[in-house]
Amino acid sequence: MNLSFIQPPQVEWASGVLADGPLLRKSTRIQDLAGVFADEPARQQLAGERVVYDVEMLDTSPAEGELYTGVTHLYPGRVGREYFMTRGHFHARREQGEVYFGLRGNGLLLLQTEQGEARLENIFAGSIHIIPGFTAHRLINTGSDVLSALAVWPGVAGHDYMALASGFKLRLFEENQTIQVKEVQNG
Ligand code: PAN
Ligand code: ZN
Repeated sequence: MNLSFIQPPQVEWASGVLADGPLLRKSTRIQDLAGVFADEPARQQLAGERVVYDVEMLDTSPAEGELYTGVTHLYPGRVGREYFMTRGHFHARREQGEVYFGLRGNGLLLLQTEQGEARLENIFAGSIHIIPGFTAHRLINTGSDVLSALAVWPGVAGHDYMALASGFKLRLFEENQTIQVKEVQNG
């Protein structure tokens, strides 16, 4: 039999660069993140075009039972003293979970339940993060390199950005070269 072997898409583990697949790309910039950081005047002083994070994902089926695969590249930087972070979300289908794999850089994965309980996991090359259903998630880059993480999530999960539009319970700031966690009362 003369079967040909299918060439699958690839991820370069060290950089998180995806190749050989139909890809979708989205850049999120300072101008897209109004109200996300604690210091809104500081955000307005930064160049609106500056990219905070890029997401690259395989353009695969969103049908029930199928999985999406994507890489987030979260750049180092701060708005005021607050570290660059993703917008963060619950899944629209709350019961749907996700797995994140740290590829490069250093940072934190902020998780928050619907009851408002928040926790932080260290993320680094090789770390594995099981995000259960009913749990909002946000990446925070506390390092000086790009933080890249691979994610796999159900095509039906969807994103609900509104539920935590007023913010998560914890915020991460740089103070005197150390990472400070602050609890927000209305988060
Ligand atoms: C990730 C995120 C990605 C960008 O692919 O969508 O890190 O973060 P925001 O969607 O919060 O802007 C994921 O969690 N997908 O479900
Ligand atoms: Zn998600």
